[in-house]
Amino acid sequence: MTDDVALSKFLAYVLRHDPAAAGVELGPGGWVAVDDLLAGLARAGRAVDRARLEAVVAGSDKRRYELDGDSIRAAQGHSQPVDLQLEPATPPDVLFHGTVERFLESITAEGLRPGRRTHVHLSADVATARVVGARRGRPVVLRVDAAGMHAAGSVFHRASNGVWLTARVPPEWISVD
Ligand code: HQG
Repeated sequence: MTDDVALSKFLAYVLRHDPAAAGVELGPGGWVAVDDLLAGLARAGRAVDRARLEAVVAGSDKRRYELDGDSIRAAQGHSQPVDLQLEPATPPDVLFHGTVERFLESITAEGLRPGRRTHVHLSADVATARVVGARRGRPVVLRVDAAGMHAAGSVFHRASNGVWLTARVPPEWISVD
């Protein structure tokens, strides 16, 4: 029996990065049938029942998962190519990105890149960005002129958990907060 944190991490891994690890495939929108996921988890030696899965989904501090009827998906954070089928959205004038000092030279030169994920992740508030940056060391918060980018044609999406997604952020829209 894995604890809820370990189960949540495995779920994020499966639903964002490596569905084959639980013997499932991401369907349109990144959705997976809950029954298929539960069967796959059991095959992967992590048998849980639906109630436990629902508890982990409900307990996720960042609301990482969406459970809709008999389907589940990660709200964002994918490296698997997936169309989340979100409508383009008008972002707040300013969005924030938490990172660390050692990435700044590269970010200043080439902007924010999605790396292995499908999108750059941006936060609507400084506090959230600081927490994201702090995963890697002393956080540095970057300010993104989202209104300017949007007016210039960049597309933004807002995931169900409030994370803002865009393909990349060219350096001219970034300043250190
Ligand atoms: C950096 C977590 C050098 C970028 C968090 C970041 C978030 C560059 C790292 C979510 C760069 C990518 C996503 C460039 C970007 N040169 N470094 N040009 N452009 N970077 O993990 O935003 O707990 O893919 O600053 O809370 O850190 O998993 O993205 O440090 O919401 O649900 O490259 O993951 O959520 O790292 O984090 P990531 P992120 P979960």
